[in-house]
Amino acid sequence: MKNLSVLLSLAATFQGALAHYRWTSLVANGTKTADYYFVRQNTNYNSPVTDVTSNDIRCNAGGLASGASTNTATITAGSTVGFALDQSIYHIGPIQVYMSKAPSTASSYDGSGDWFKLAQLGPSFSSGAINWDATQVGQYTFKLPSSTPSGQYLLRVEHIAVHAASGANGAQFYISCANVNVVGGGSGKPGPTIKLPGGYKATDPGILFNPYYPVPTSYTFPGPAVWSG
Ligand SMILES: *[C@@H]1O[C@H](CO)[C@@H](O)[C@H](O)[C@H]1NC(C)=O
Ligand SMILES: [Cu+2]
Repeated sequence: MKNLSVLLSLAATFQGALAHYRWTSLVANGTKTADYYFVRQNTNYNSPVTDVTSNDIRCNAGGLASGASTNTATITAGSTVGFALDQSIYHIGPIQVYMSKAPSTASSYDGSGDWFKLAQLGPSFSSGAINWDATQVGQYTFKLPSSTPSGQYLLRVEHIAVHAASGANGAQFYISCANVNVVGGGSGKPGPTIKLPGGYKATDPGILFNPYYPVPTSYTFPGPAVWSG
């Protein structure tokens, strides 16, 4: 009995290591939408991006080419939106969500414009311990500010796995982008913005980061501050 449960937990760990979590679907109107219906399909299966200077840091490998074959979701400014994963996050690290306005349609947009940050979920700290609040999350949602200007955008989510981030290019970026059309928006001025690539450096304190020792007492999110509307 005991041996069996050890075996099963070993098997689960091994399977987990083989099959990384992926952000497969958009969550809107309180509903998890179909896998890769509004989310751009990637070509690296479940592997992370590790080079922050690559165009893959925008929408994952293959995520620029698959825009045209991906549907565009209508989402309402002021509503709750987000992304769901095929399995819960099991590495330690933060979640961040960005958006970038398309010059024309979301499906034809390559993400080369300005990106602003909408949400982030990092660790919390309590009596000498670091608690990775994003670990075990299966779905991450946030409120899209009601002043977000209407129009078509790329909505991008990432989990930055930092378990091996104390070495150069050790941070792993699990990324997906959705094509969205924001309706009912306002006249907000989203910012500050970054370019992707460009806005992240391999040496940013939240990217080149030792999560173990000495036990961190703070975490510096890479990228700009969150735009809250
Ligand atoms: C959300 O609801 C609105 C209003 O009914 C609808 O227009 C829109 O298509 C829905 N979006 C998604 C992604 O289901
Ligand atoms: Cu892994």
